[in-house]
Amino acid sequence: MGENAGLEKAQRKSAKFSANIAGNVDTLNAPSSAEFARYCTREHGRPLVIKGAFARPELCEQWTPAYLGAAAGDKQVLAYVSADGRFPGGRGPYDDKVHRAVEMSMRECIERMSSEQHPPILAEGERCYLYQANASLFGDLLQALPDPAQVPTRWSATGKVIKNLWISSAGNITPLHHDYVENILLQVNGVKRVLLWGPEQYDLLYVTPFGEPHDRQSPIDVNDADLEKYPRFAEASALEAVLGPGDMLYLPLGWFHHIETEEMAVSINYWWPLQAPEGGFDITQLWKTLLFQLLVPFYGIRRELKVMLHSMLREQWRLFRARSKAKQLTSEPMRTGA
Ligand SMILES: O=C(O)CCC(=O)C(=O)O
Repeated sequence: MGENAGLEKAQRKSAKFSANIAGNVDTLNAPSSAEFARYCTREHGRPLVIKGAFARPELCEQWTPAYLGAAAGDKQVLAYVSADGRFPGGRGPYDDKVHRAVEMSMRECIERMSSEQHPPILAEGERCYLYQANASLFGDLLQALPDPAQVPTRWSATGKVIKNLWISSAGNITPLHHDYVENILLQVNGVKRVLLWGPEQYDLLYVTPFGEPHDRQSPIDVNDADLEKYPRFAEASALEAVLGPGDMLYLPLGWFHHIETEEMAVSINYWWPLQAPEGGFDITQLWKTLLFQLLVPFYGIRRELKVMLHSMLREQWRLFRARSKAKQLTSEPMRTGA
């Protein structure tokens, strides 16, 4: 390697690379649910910040983490404790010295987020997050906040909308991943910064393939990316949204997201299955989504999703071949020479 090439390599290694940002997520002011549905159809599943549409904005001020800690203080919850401040979701296994779900009262969970009056569980400086807590655990408490009109209620009637509560302290990070569902993230109190990459950037984000441990997750730290290991990330570019009280983010299926809590935050999110434009399907799993691909010529599909699904299929095929080859090698009979 020439001297310059060596120097360049060393510089690349030491430089902190933060995600390229292409611009802001589009915003709509107080769209009706019909307008929102029209946007989704017209824009084929691009993310959107919805402002001024939350029906009881005055409640946002009241619904602080401390308020919830007092209102449901005795409730036992599974808090997510992280030694490094990152909170990856989905399928593990994760090293339980770094990431662990710990049962505690809601009061303790909020106290751990706001002060240091409890001995650490994993490590000094660890962080705590009430992460993806199913709303049904809180009885009627969350009913006081009206659900956004933009969440498709015909799914609610059949129990297909999943509603979760998230309470996090400033600095908590939900690392880069994608989900197989549509999503509205309602910011109730505090501030979150969200970076989003379209599904067509799948190959640039080094996503762990479907069916593997940590699938749907990317190993890249988007604030300090290792370009030696993940060089294609330099070509990826994100959209940015900063969500304050009362804002909602429509996060379409397949869009990659990285979320940072900037001010201690209470959020509620709603997940529901992808709907075909005609509303004829209920698709929750990747393979069903792939099946949906076969119907593309009849129904039309989000272009970016198609690109992502092709990449996923390619990867599944590569893994399948590698596994079959490994199996073949291990199942070959020992040659004794007889
Ligand atoms: O708000 C967060 O920290 C994570 C939310 C998330 O990943 C989601 O709504 O899918």
